[in-house]
Amino acid sequence: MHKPILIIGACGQIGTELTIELRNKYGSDKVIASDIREGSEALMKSGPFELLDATNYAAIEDVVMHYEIDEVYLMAAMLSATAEKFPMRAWNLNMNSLFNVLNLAKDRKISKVFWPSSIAVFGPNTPKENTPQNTIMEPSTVYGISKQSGERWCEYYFKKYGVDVRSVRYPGLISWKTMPGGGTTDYAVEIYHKALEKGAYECFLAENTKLPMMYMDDAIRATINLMDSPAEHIKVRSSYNLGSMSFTPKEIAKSIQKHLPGFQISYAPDFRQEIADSWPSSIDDREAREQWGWEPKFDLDQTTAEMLKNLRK
Ligand code: AKB
Repeated sequence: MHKPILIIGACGQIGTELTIELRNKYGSDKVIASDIREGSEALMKSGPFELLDATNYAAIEDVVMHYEIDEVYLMAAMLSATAEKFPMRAWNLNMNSLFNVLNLAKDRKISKVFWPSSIAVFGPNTPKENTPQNTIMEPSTVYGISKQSGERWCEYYFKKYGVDVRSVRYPGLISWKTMPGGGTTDYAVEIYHKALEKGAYECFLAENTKLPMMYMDDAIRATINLMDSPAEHIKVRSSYNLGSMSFTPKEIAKSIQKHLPGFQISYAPDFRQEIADSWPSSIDDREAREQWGWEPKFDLDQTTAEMLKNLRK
């Protein structure tokens, strides 16, 4: 029987699907969802929920003790576009929440931690194509700086205190159940909604901006596989590169036009263009593949088919 799991930030884009998948796998009462606000009806009905502020150590500790939590997935974060507007709030949320969870693990109150990093750890001086696991990073966004610092702290807590912390660098994630919020890759979700609602979409990135992306089912499978892998297989304790597909706004529009021939895309790049331009176009994820068997299943056209089918419902 699996020991209880706590998801912090369970109502966000990743947290919602992760919570439901972990509940299917381990049983509803074994997975405690928590967030600063309530989530979708489907999530709220699927099992126990606690209102919880990820920056409040004492409140997290109370929940951990009450439910005898063994593993924590820390999904609360401020994403790239919003973080540029509120740099200090982003830094405080992204770093303090991580320290809270790492310190609980250091004091042996929990035994395993998942913390998401991002392709945002890379910067304008990083090789753009097939970006290696270890390379120049120098992130130029507040969000990227917080994620890179977080990676350093994760590795430090593993090496110094033996904390079993695991992480992946998520690319842009595409899902139909919960909207993303405040990211630079959000266009790749909005576009499907607008294609069905209006038959047209004005994209905030330029037509040839190629970014790494992933369908949510693949991201959830990667996350759970990494957490289930034997500790000795996990050689990277900062965060793993995780690749799947890469495409531009023009290419996703073409994929949508195969289902909706009249769909129109136009382009009005805003401040998010500079963020996107600083990120890789594609990712070398050899280490994740070799060490814990990562393999993506969804390409762009399969993602489009799934998105349109489910959003139509
Ligand atoms: C964002 O766009 O900020 C996120 C990310 C790539 O981490 N989706």
